[in-house]
Amino acid sequence: MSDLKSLESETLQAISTAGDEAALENVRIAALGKKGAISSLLATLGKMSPDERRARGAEINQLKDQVVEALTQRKADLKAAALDQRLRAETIDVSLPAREAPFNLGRVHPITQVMDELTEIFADMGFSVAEGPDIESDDYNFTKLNFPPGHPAREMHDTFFLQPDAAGERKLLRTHTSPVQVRTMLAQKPPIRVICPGRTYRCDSDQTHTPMFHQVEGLVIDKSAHMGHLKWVLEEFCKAFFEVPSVNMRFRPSFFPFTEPSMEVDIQCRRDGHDIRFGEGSDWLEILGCGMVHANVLRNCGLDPNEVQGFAWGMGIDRIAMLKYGMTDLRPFFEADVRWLNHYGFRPLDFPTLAGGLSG
Ligand code: 2U9
Repeated sequence: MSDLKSLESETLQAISTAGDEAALENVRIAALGKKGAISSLLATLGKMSPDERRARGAEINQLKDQVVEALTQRKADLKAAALDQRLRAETIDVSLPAREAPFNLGRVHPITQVMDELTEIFADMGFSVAEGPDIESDDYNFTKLNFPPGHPAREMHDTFFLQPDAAGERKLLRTHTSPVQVRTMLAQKPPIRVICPGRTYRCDSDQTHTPMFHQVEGLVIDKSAHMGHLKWVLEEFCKAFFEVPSVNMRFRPSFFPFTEPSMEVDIQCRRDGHDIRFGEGSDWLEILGCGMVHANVLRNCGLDPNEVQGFAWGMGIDRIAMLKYGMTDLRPFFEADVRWLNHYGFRPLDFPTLAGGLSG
């Protein structure tokens, strides 16, 4: 057998018997590496006469191509075999119960739980969720929302202002999530249906107020969105959120710069010590504010009040969480006390769903 023929059969034999990718790589190096057998043969071509080089070169290169092809094929076969073996070995039983620890030791904070619950309820009604920055401009937080220049909410003692920036602009911590709706109206064309949950900030601190709290606001803008729709949305929300078949709600006239007319909404309940039942009883509890979006606000956000109209509402998440889950003090919400969290928190994999139950 010629030297090339025996090299060919030895190399192809070694390739076909290489048991894994590492063994195959050793075969490749022995044949095609810098000092490999085929590379060494190719290096001898330089010293040959042109005729001899042409004939011998063609033979060696043919051998090289054959070896490269065999290596590629074997590599693919080994990869497929390794994957096949892994898939056979790695069977999982998806019907096994989830392991208890360690994730199950953690608890979902009631505020996160309530945010998930209300997102689920409003998503079912066709609302999407919009978010925005906590640090806002005076324009988006107040001016576009029709707050007149001397309005008390603009005062230093109600709002956290940041130091003016290089351009002299005085940013602030948003006092409500309404700037998110402003941003939504500036960015999207009606029809708009959004809820905006998030953190809000006011200089206020006592047993029922914390400087940082949570709100969810909602906005609907359409050609003919009206108060009947607003009442329906809020009623459906209250029934679903408090998990009762019916609710009675009372709409009282109120005033907000950004809505006209404006209303505060009470829900009928029975209070029994710390226990509250909704949909019955003779007590009334204020839970939210709402109204038709003021024409000035529509105009300030690039919409024509002769073309579109809408309604909005806002409520405190911390407050509705306390009402639903029977907490009497707001301060532990922000104390990160594991004992409180173990008591009031929710299991991490019990996601609230309308079909499966909101609160487990
Ligand atoms: C736009 C237009 C209108 C949002 C609204 C309320 C009424 C309201 C309070 C409830 C308790 C805040 O947490 S709270 O103190 N909110 O009563 N919020 S209507 O109206 C908007 C928002 C944005 C562009």
